[in-house]
Amino acid sequence: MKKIGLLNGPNLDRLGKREPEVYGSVTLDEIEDKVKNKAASCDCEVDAFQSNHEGALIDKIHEWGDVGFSGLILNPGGLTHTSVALRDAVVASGLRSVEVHLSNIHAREDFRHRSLVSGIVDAVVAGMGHHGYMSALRYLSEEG
Ligand code: DHK
Repeated sequence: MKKIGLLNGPNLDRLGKREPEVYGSVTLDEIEDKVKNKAASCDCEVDAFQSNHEGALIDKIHEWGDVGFSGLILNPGGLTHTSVALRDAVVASGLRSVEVHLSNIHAREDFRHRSLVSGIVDAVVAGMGHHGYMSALRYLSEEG
C-alpha cells in the first residue's frame, strides 16, 4: 500500500469562501475527502495536512520522507513563488512529488508565473481546479 502525503499551504484552508471565481467553490475538507476516497480504489492511503506556516509545512515534508511515504502532492499556495526552504525540503525528502495549483498560475499576475518548486518536482498540474489533485494522485499511484 503506497502512502501519499497531501500538503496544502497558506490560505488554502479558506477554499470555498476565498475568491471562488479563481479557486472554485469546493472546500479543502471536500478535496481531502475526494482524494482519500479515490486513494482507497488505487491501493493508496493519503495523509492530508494544511498549514498557514512555512515551518510546519517543512516539518511535515521531512516527517513524511523519514517514515517512507511514496509520494507527495503539494500546493504550496503563495509560498510557491517565494520559498527556497520549502523547495529544499521537497528535494531533501526524496519523495516523488507533484505540484498542484487550482488556478492556472501562468494566466495570472506576473509574480505567479515563477514557481520555485516546479524545477524539482516530477510533475506540475495547474488550472484544473480540484481535479488537479485527483490527477496527481493517479499519477503517483501508477508511477514509481
Ligand atoms: C494558490 C495560492 O494560494 C496562490 O498564492 C498561488 C495557488 C496559486 C493555486 O492556484 O492553487 O499563486
